[in-house]
Order: sequence, then structure tokens, then C-alpha cells
Amino acid sequence: MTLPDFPRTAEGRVYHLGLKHGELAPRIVTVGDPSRALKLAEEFEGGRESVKVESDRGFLTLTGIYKGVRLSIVAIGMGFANMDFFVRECRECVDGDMFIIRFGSCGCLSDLDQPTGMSGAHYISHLPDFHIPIKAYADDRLHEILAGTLNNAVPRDSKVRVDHEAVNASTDSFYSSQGRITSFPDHNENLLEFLIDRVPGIISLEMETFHLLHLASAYRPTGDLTVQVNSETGPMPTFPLTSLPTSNPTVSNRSPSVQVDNSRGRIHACSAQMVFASRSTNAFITPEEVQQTQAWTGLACLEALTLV
Ligand code: R1P
Repeated sequence: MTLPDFPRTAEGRVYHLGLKHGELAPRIVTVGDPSRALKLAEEFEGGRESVKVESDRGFLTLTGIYKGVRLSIVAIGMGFANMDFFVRECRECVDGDMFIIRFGSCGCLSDLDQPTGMSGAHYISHLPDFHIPIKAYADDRLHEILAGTLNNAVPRDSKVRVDHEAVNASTDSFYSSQGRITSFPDHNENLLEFLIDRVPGIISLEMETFHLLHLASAYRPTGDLTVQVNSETGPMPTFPLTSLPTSNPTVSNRSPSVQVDNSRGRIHACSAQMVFASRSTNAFITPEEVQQTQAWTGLACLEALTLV
């Protein structure tokens, strides 16, 4: 599909992830850190990926086989903007339903004996005046499957526990909007207390999950909120553009760039966050604990995607 607002290279690759149809599986684990992606890809059959695409913009995609199922691991870097590129561009590279698990790290608001597995995520912006507690929810079924594989994967001697009811807040920066006090005037001294007060059950902060869950749950393969299909003329807007207020600068006379593609399916997403740091005590887990936790949590993510 070619969309007027959706750039591709001359080779037909999506512009930022550098992928073309066939290089990505519809079952995806997404991580921030490329080294986490490369380590997890060692679990693919043959000990490595069969497709590796490194884009000019720093996205890394590894596709291979795990337990007979074709999966992809995509390292996206950090933040909402990169998550936005990832979800929208991956959607253009596969047909049918997509299943996406974010396998990330986070800071927790209490002690360190907490991970992994989130029921939702909240967005906050980077200024105290604009904290907006909007909730986005994980896909119920995928979340339940992941909770099961995580529970099965926890080593018996681990102090880590899986909290599949945990609430996470996604923030648009690491420093100011997570209440870190630096040498810049962020006016964020009371941010953590504010969040604990306003967001029931919040235990962690990271930077991507809200946007993943939001895009996944908002996506409609037939664009049914803005487009209706006429079999003779193709997709048309359900509202006449001329009836919208002309003074609104966001209204344009261009046709909506949304097109209907019935080969598309839903996007099912959920997230597992590993707690690497405590914001209340400033403690970090050790590098060895990072490796151990990543190993079993990553395997649980791959396993979950084989079960959907
Ligand atoms: C900040 O250090 C980064 O780590 C967390 C945050 O969400 C942010 O991207 O996630 P990853 O470990 O997946 O990168």
C-alpha cells in the first residue's frame, strides 16, 4: 500500500525502520537497547536471526525462528517518537493481526523487589502543569498469556516477582518528567509525590509503553472512525469536510490519507518492564542481575508470542 503521507525509499522500504514487506514477522518483541535485541536473538533457531536490518536512523530488526514460529525483535531506541515510527512503519510491513510485546526496563517507585508485566500505562508530559493521567490498556489475551509465561520463567531462587496488575507511567523524557532533579529549571520537585497521589497503583516509570498501547488499541484496519467503504468509489470520509469550521487551522481540503486494506488485522500489544532501579532509594540492580533478569524475561516474551 502506498499512502501519500507515508514515505518509502525507492526500494519500497519504510523510511525510518528501513524494512520492506517480508522482512518482518507479525509477532514482535520490541526493546530499547540494541544489545538486548542481539542477545535475545541468540535464542532463535541456529543461534541467530535469518534477517538483520539496521536502518540509517538506528532501528535494528532481527527476524528468525523460535520454537518453529517466525518472530521479530526490533530495537527502537528510546521515547514516544521512536515508538511511533516503530508501530506505524511495522504496520505497513506485515499483513493480518500483529502481536507486539515491549520488553523494556523501568525505574520503580518503591524498593527493587518488583518487576514485570503491566496492565496499563499512563502518560505524563514534561511540565508539572500538564500531567495528563490518561490510561491506555494492554490487550487482555496477550497480557494474560505473557503473565503466564513470565510466571513460569521466574527462577526459583530469584527475588524478583511478577506483578501483572502493576500500573506504569510513560513519560516523554528521562530526567524532567521522571522527577529527576538536575541543573535545569524543571519545576519537578514534587512530581513523584504528585504521581503517586494521582495515579492509583503506580509502581514504575519508563518512556514508551503508553504510546504502544495507545496506538495498538486505537488502530482500526478499516479506519471505521473516519472512513467508510464504498465498493464502487473506494474509501470516503464519513463526514463532509466542508461542514467543519473553516477557521480551524487543522482542517485541510486534502483527502484523508487513510486507505482501507482488508488484509489488515488488529494490533495486539502488551508490555513487560524489568525494574532496574529504585527511585525511592536510588539503588540499581547489578550488571549480573540485569543479565539474569533479561535472560528469563526475554525468553518469556518469545514464548508468549508462540502461543498467540
Ligand atoms: C531510559 O534509560 C530508557 O530505558 C527504558 C526507558 O523506557 C527508556 O527507553 O527502556 P528500555 O530499557 O527499553 O530502553
